[in-house]
Amino acid sequence: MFNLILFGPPGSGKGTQSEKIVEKYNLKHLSTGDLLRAQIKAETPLGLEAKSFMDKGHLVPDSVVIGMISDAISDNPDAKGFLFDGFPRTEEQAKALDALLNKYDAEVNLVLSLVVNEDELIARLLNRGKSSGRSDDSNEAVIKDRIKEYHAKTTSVADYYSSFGKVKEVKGVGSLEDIFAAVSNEIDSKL
Ligand code: B4P
Repeated sequence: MFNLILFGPPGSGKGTQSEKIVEKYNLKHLSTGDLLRAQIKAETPLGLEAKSFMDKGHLVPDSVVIGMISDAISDNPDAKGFLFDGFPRTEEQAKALDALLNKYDAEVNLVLSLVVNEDELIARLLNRGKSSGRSDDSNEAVIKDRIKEYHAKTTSVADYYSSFGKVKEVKGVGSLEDIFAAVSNEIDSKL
């Protein structure tokens, strides 16, 4: 099993590059953002709880997202590997993921960290907000709160995996194709 984490701040291109990666490498795509938005759309109790955090640009509680990922992994027993997109976002989530994969004799094989400057992140998300209908993309103050949350709670995830030598940085500014070529090179070197 090959398990990849696509890591980076909001708007760094995780969702965008994930689509290309799962197609080329036949991994099961697990995006906690997409899973949460599906719950919101279905108006489930979990979705209603998550929405109150997401609308403010805050992270959803660890227990909620860890439970969702645990279910998604066990629902896909035949997957040849997973691409985790937007998860883990806290050190607690990272440790929970390691424990979950351990049950399947598997581990996180690579963490690819997309590097993008803050002005570019804000511009991209505001631009997406014009058409995405996502309330967390249309307000600059909320976008800045998301970036603040990233620095406060999520960058430690990269430090955690760096201590195991699993993190590779990829420049996330440029054409989608050039970024995907750099991402593919890193994946190929681990396969
Ligand atoms: P996510 O759905 O993960 O949202 P994101 O970080 O904004 O998305 P992403 O980074 O994938 O977007 P992309 O750059 O591809 O999370 C949303 C919210 O859900 C979080 O704020 C949080 O509240 C909650 N949540 C999710 N996971 C959680 C967890 N594990 N724990 C707790 N809470 C969690 O796209 C951005 C834009 O950039 C697009 O318009 C795209 O077209 C553009 N773009 C991409 N690459 C580009 C390039 N190279 N050049 C120009 N534009 C580019």
